[in-house]
Amino acid sequence: MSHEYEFLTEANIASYITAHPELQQRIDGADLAEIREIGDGNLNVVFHVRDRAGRSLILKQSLPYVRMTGEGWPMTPDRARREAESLVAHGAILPELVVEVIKYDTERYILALEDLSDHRVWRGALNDGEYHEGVAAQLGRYVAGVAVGTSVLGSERGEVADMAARSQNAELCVITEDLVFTEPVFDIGRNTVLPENEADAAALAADLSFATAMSEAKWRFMTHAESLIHGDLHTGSVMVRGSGQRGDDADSVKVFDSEFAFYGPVAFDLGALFANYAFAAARARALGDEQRAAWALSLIDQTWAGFAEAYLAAAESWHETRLFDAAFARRRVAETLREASLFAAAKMARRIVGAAKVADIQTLEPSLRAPAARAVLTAARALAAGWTEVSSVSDMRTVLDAHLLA
Ligand code: SR1
Ligand code: MG
Repeated sequence: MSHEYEFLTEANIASYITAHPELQQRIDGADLAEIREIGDGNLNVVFHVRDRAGRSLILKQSLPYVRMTGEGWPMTPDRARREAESLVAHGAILPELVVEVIKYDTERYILALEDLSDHRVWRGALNDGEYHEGVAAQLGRYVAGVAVGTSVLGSERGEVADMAARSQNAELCVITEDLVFTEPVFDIGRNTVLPENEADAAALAADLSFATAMSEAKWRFMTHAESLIHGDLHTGSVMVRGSGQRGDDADSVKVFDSEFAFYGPVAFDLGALFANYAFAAARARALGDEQRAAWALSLIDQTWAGFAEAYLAAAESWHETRLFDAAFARRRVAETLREASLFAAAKMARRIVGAAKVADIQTLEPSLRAPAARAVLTAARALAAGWTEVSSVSDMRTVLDAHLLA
């Protein structure tokens, strides 16, 4: 099939770089040493490019379809612009926590990014048993910074309206609406589980209280245009650097891959992180490491504390402190925690039964995977059943600990 723009290939990357001065300044396209396709996500192609002087960058291109499935699932390549613009907006607020955008090519949907190959993807590090302490708290601070800085709490009313208009991202939101909220309950043929988990998936789909919770989650996702959220903040959207040894803080944390960004509920990003900590805990438990499972779940407390502290601190001096006063900020924090529990439940279930899964669980051998998947599903159902009652992070931990720790 022919497409309206040229795809990046190993053969044309050198000339692409030399033709763009912003890129040629960062790396010599005429003297390249290595080009590697490193994309491991569901949507795009990603090249790591290095020249003979050792300088490097990343070129990420959106295809007009979903890479995971191929051309049968068309998808707007303009998602790369959402990613570029959201990375720039988030980077203006928290430059130390967001990957640098070098250039965005609107014609070929190519994003040039700083090379973070001295970092590793956090999911991979977690799956290898590494620690990188402090990352979870930094991510809480990131979510709070974005929550305030891109909303009417931290920016001019008119700027927020313009940004919200530019950040409409319906096609990618529909992916989330379908895969995260609807399909775990109403399978349209994309769900898969191990035979040992078929009864668990059926019980999830038959759970009326889970379906009710998902209706609330989907409604909030579609209508609560609070801030320019990341939209897909799982542990595969975070790079970390450091020894990874227990007790050693990561020395760098960078968020990337925000093509799902749109004006949505702040709690969605927190729920995504919480769900991914639950996967890390389920994996550790399946591998017999109870201590690590408890550590993985403690990341929930750390992200939450990082978020709440930064959010309440920002409330002291944000734009409007008359009605949006300290009591208002505390109410927002309380509601955000409840909603984060709800979204975490959705995210946990979708990665077990739905179309796009996570390596934390998938790389377990089937005899370990089935009970781990079952534990995540029962935890998701319990969280969904009680999300309206969550009034502290320990309420949420009580539910998760009961299902994911021995
Ligand atoms: C078709 S895209 C599948 C999933 O990959 C992304 O990471 C999002 O989570 C999306 O739901
Ligand atoms: Mg992604």
